[in-house]
Amino acid sequence: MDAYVGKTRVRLLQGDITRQDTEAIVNAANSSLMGGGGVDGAIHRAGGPQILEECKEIVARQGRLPTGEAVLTSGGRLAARYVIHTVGPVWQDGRHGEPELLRNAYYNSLSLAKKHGIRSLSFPSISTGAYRFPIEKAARIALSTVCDFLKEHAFDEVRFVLFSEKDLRVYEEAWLEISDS
Ligand code: AR6
Repeated sequence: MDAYVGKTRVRLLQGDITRQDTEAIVNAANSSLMGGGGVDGAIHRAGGPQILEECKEIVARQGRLPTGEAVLTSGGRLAARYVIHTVGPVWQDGRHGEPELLRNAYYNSLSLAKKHGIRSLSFPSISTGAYRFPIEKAARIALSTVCDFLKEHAFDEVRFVLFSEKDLRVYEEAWLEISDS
């Protein structure tokens, strides 16, 4: 899927986020910023030790990263120049502020990218793996938050990189729902 929101190209595609050539990629991290499994593990493996070094400095300076917040490191050996690390919520039952916290994770990642003059970025599907956020709900939140932001601030491109074909289909359906409303 390929569309425009204002001047920003928005793309939904199946792939590996560590291989994206956007200026920044977003990491679905945890509050420790010390790496983990899933997309977080893949980014640290592909980007090398430089990313973890910078994460340690951030934690030494400001402590653990609260859910919904975002910080920036270099991309190490990745094609992307920067990694934006954000922490999505762990899904409990939807009544513990999970939707709002997921919205914050996307919004604060976009704001940080803008602040650093980044022109293109790739998102994974934050919170829908180990953190068990239902992907249909998460996709609607992700896409609507990004669309709302893009109405106010333009990038060259924002990409959503979904790991499986099934996840890509869920995001494509959510995109159609959002564009209709
Ligand atoms: N490229 C794109 N998407 C990927 C990749 C990849 N290389 N690898 C996995 N995914 P998860 P979360 C997808 O669990 O739910 C970590 O241990 C994956 O299929 O990575 O936010 C952190 O350290 C899923 O659709 O992130 C935290 O402790 C999506 O990325 C915790 O997991 C998110 O799954 C965060 O959990």
